[in-house]
Amino acid sequence: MAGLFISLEGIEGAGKSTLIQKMIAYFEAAGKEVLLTREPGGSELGQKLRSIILNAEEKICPAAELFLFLADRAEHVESCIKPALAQEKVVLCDRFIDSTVAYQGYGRGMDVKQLQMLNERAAGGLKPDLTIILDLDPEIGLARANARNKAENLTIREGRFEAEALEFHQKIRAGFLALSKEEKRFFVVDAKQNAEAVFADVCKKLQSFL
Ligand code: Z5A
Repeated sequence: MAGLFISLEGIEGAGKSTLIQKMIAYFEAAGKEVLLTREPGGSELGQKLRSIILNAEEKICPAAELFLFLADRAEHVESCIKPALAQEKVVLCDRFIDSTVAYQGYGRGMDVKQLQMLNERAAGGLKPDLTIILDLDPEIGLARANARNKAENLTIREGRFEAEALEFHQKIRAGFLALSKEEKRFFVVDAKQNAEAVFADVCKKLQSFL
C-alpha cells in the first residue's frame, strides 16, 4: 500500500493544529507512522521562506508572495512529502494547494484556473487523498486565534495575514466552500463545534482510510 496523504484547510483559528494532534494519536494507535508537516515551512528551505513570507518588514507584491508559496511547495513535495509517502507513512499537512486557491485566488483576486495550473506544476501533480476543510465564521476564528495568542503571551505573531480585514477572511471561507464542491477528496466539517465533536466527525471519515 502507498502512503496516505491528508491535508487540512480552513481560515485562521479554525482549529487545524488542534485537530492534527488528535489525528496523529489516532493513526499511531492504529500502528501507522505519521509525518506531521505544514505549508509554508515544511522543508528546510521552506522554514526560511516561511519567515520571509509571513514576517518580512518590506511590502511583498501579490505575485511575489504567490511564487514564494509555490517555491515552498515544490521543495516540500520533493524533499518531504513524496519520500514519506514512498515509505508508506501517513502524511498530515497543515495547509496545501487549496490555501493558494483560497488566499491568493479568492482572497487576493488572482485567476483561480491559472493558480490551479501553477499548483499542479509546483506539486508535481500530487493531490491529497483527503482534504479536511474546517469551516468557521471568521469572527469566531480570529477571536479564537487572538485568545490563544493572549494566553500564550504572544505580542508578535507571524502577521501578514492576521492583519487583513474581516472581509478578506470571509472571502477565504467562501473560497474553501466553493472548492469543496469541485472534487470528491474534500470533507467539510463544522468547526464551530467543540474540539471533541470536530474530531468525532473526522474519525467517522477516517475509518474508510484504515
Ligand atoms: N497561505 C497562503 O496565503 N497561501 C498558501 O498557499 C499557503 C498559506 C500554504 C500561514 O499561517 C498563512 O499562510 C495562512 C494562510 C497563508 N494565513 N492565515 N490566516 P499559519 O500556518 O501560521 O497559521 P494558520 O494556518 O492560520 O493557523 P492558526 O492560526 O494556528 O490556526 P489553526 O491551526 O487552524 O487553529 P488552532 O491553533 O488549532 O486553534 C486556534 C485556537 O482555538 C487555539 O487556542 C485552540 O485551542 C482553539 N480551538 C481549536 N479548536 C477549537 C474548537 N473546536 N472550539 C473552541 N476552540 C478551539
